[in-house]
Amino acid sequence: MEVNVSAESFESMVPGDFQEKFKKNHDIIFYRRQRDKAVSQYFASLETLVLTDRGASLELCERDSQDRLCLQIQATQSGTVRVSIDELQPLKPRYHVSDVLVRDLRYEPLRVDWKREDCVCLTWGLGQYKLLVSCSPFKLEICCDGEEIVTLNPENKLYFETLQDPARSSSDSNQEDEDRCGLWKETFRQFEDIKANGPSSVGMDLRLHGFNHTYGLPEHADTLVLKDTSVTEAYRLYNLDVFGYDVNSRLGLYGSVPFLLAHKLERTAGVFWLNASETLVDVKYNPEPNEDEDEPPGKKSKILPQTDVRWISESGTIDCFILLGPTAAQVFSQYAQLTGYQALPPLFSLGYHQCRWNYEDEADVKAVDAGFDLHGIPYDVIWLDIEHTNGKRYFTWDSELFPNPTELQHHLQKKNRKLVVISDPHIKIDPDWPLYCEAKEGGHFVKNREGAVYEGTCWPGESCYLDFSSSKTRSWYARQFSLSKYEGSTESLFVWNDMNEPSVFNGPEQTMPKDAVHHGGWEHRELHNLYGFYQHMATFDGLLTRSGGTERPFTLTRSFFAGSQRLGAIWTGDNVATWEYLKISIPMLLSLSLTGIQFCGADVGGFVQDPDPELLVRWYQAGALQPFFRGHSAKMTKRREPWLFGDDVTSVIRSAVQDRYCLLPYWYTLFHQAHTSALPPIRPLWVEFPSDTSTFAVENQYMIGKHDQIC
Ligand code: NBV
Repeated sequence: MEVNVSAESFESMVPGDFQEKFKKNHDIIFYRRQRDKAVSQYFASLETLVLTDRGASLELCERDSQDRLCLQIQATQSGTVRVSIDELQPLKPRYHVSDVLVRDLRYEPLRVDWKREDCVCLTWGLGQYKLLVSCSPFKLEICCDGEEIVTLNPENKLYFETLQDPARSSSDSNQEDEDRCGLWKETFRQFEDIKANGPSSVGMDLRLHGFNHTYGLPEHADTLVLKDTSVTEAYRLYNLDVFGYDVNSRLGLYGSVPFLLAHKLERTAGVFWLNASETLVDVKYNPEPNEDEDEPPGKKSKILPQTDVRWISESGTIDCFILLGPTAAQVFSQYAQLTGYQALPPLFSLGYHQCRWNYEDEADVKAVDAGFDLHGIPYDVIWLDIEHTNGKRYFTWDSELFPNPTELQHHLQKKNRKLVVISDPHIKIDPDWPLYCEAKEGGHFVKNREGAVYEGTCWPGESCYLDFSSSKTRSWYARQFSLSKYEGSTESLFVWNDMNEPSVFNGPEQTMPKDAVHHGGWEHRELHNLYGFYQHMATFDGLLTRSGGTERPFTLTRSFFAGSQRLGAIWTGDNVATWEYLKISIPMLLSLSLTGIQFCGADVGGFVQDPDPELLVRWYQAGALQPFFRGHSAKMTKRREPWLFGDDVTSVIRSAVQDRYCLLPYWYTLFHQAHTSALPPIRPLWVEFPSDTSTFAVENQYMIGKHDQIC
């Protein structure tokens, strides 16, 4: 397939012009397989119960298939229960996500509170929490002080495709039928996906008792309160490059955090589903306190509202954390104890950032920089996009346009200003480029299913993709940022990772084929949602090491996963210069903030298309009150530095940016709190007013810090 990868080819692209490129729910075969399956019949065998000082384990068995699973239950002192399910004796090990959880968590010993033939009640700590294991059908209920909070597997939808021997599986049944069901091979548009391990999907349902509002699960351009998906598409968590994405959509965007929060009067809880493969989440509210039809009149008992959440992942294992709160602040802290706290941003990065695809050359950068001084608008950072490189070879400079990058950085640094440059994960195939050769010789590229280096198309044309899932490759990449290796870089240069879903112009859904192969032989499908997280990690380490571990790095990434907050900032990608994108930026950033990704922002002004002056002004006013504050615009748009629209516009933008700088100490304090206690700098109203039900669905107002915090 021929692909035109010039920036100009994007000029004709219409936002939302991608309906055909990306999958809808009905195209996702493992999801359909699970949705269509009648309930399963797992039972727990109490004879296998083993208690250790780190928790409990026991076996589950499916009545029909006789598949046997190993269930592990663990609890932390801070109020988190971990439920993990894997095959008891898998044909080969299944993928377990590493590097996301911060460290070995400390678990409490569990005790048997009481036991019956079909049921055992476990407890821990002071005995406030109880966990009831019912055997047949298998169910787990978590209670606090006698109140039921969460039930796992309430409707017997636990689903676990155990690995099969391909040889046995094809002789046992009709090969064609299997292919048709997408078990071993699947085709979407012209793309074939060969599944080396065959069907390996997992899924589980949970019931949140008394809860009527759920939040989180970024990244989607959608409402703050999660929608009931029995009438719409499920929330898809699959990192994708979606230029000019649709608003009000549950389709996957650039990053994924499989963390959902639920709130009701008196309690906030969370569910974290640690799985990095493609995941879909269905949410079903049962809001009305109905009369129980089966009870005789006069004796009718109330049924509490409840929310059912069903998680479905393409592969890996079930590793599910229930965060019991009871306050929102405790849920944030419980989550941070699992995946880490927000990195404390360097102070300059909380100021205003000026970006454009592209600032043409050194003279252009200096003119824009001078423009800010001339117009009395404070700013801290100017950015360079892909055109600053020599032919999209990252870590290089276009020698015509940027002949003196070091001098340029010194020029900015004299005023304490910084330069950020882009570094994408694809590497141009160019045997004359030492960096490409070194990466190839070092075995740092992702392979295809045949074992050769995988090649895909991106900005530089034919490219290879670094395998950031390998710690060796991450260290190699991190070293490229050292001042001695990265020619033309200085300590005042910082880094921006784009296209790291990863974006592959000629790949299925514009990303890497799921059957590509990573270090350790793992298929890309297992860890797709971690690709950007790992690149971000290597970039962060590179900048940290560059300073001998003394300076906090600033890094921005487009793709992310749970835990990315430890590494820097994220932004919401290619939004459009219309009012609806300005509006949706608020619930998008609040959802990210609730799920730990607290240094987040949306391109001010809208990346695609030209904002009219009123929209631009309003966007500056909104952006000044959002955590990461950067103006950015696409190559095909008109220039829009703040002084290009007449004095009135300049002056309102100046005020908005000045207000940001007046509040800078406050933002810095809030980020210190985020870094130490996990409270998000921006918060939905319900976080601050948890007993005021009228705030639970508000998404057009939010709090910066606490309601009674004086700045
Ligand atoms: O590198 C060019 C752009 C960048 O400006 C933008 O911020 C990213 O989201 N990049 C996407 C690739 C091209 C998009 C059409």
